[in-house]
This record gives sequence, C-alpha cells and structure tokens, in this order.
Amino acid sequence: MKLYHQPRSRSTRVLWALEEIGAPFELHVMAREYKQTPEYRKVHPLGKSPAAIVDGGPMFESGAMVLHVADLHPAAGLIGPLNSYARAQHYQWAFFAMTELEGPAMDVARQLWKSDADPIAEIVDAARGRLQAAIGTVVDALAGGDHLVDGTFSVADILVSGVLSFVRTAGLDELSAAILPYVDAIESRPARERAYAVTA
Ligand SMILES: N[C@@H](CCC(=O)N[C@@H](CS)C(=O)NCC(=O)O)C(=O)O
Repeated sequence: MKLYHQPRSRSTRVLWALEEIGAPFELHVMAREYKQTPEYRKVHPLGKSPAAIVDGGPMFESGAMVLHVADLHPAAGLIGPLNSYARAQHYQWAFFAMTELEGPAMDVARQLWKSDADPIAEIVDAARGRLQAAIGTVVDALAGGDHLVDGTFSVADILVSGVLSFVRTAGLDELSAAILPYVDAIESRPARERAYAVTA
C-alpha cells in the first residue's frame, strides 16, 4: 500500500493504523500544494488528503482506508471478524466518528477559521450542541472503560479519539473531564506518536 500523507491532516489516522499494525507500507509525504497537481488528482479526484494506492487501484476517504488497512491485517485485531457483532460496532463507530463527531467539529472549525468574516454565532452554537451530544454518546459507551469495543483497542478508538484530539488541539471546544482520560490514554500510544511525528 502507498499512502499519500499530508502531515497534520486526516491522513494521520491512516498512518496511525499502519503504525499500529507494523506491516510494511510506502509513504509519500506531501505538502498541501501537491494536492492540486494533475498527478495527485488522478489518485484523489477532489485533491484532498489522504489518498492511497492499494491492491487494485487508487482509494480515498480516510475512514474507509483505516477500515481497509485493518481488514488487510486481521491478526492485528484492529477490527472484528466479518459478520460478528464486534465488526458491526466497528462500522457503527467509524461512521459515527466521520459524521456525528467530525461533521459538527468541522462546522465549528470552518466558522472559527474564517479569515474574511466573523463567525456566525447561530451556526457555531448549533454545531457545538451537536458535538456535545455526540461526545456524550462516547462517554456513555465508554462507561469509564478504556476502549469502545470489547475492551480492546481498535479502529473505533483510532477514528473516534482522533476527532476528539482534533477538537481539543484546534480549540474548538473544551472536552469534559469525563472524556479526557480516554483521549489522553489513547494519545500516548507509541504508534500514534510515531504517526504524528512525521513532518513534511
Ligand atoms: N472526508 C475526507 C475529507 C478529506 C479532507 O477534507 N482533507 C483535508 C485535509 S484534513 C483536505 O485535504 N482539504 C483540502 C485542502 O486542504 O486543500 C476524508 O476523511 O478523507
């Protein structure tokens, strides 16, 4: 597999999954400008990060890539067996992370990062409300535990905690005391640290 990685972008979650597994892969570290080249557009039609070349051809969408990487290496135990309830929960949290969590987080970010106008308070407040509800769902599911599915580290933790870390570091919202131990513990995983240490 070849991963096109723009440091500090969503490709980091795919790199993290690869680092957790420890299988060989090819890394193409790219600057933001490279995404607009015709060469890169052949791999990602929207010119976004990440993209990958997998067996069979090009691929985009970071959440799908994390699931695929876990599928390619079942012995790593990052995803449950096909047809299992664990697998259903992994799908659940993957979609949840990309929609219910990342959706409102990005809505807040887009407002706060605007350089040409003030944030629209109604949009920020509404998105923060959805974000808090989603974070509350994660707190309830963890019930004080360390991981989201079957008490073991999995793709669910990569995708969900990854968005929560973004919420914290980007200053989009204050994470409640109930979720901080989970985020802190996952952030200290060596594979995650290796992925975040890659620079352009
Ligand atoms: N849903 C996509 C979103 C990809 C995305 O928006 N990536 C950002 C970086 S995190 C990007 O490349 N934006 C365009 C730009 O920076 O020019 C995914 O998860 O892969």
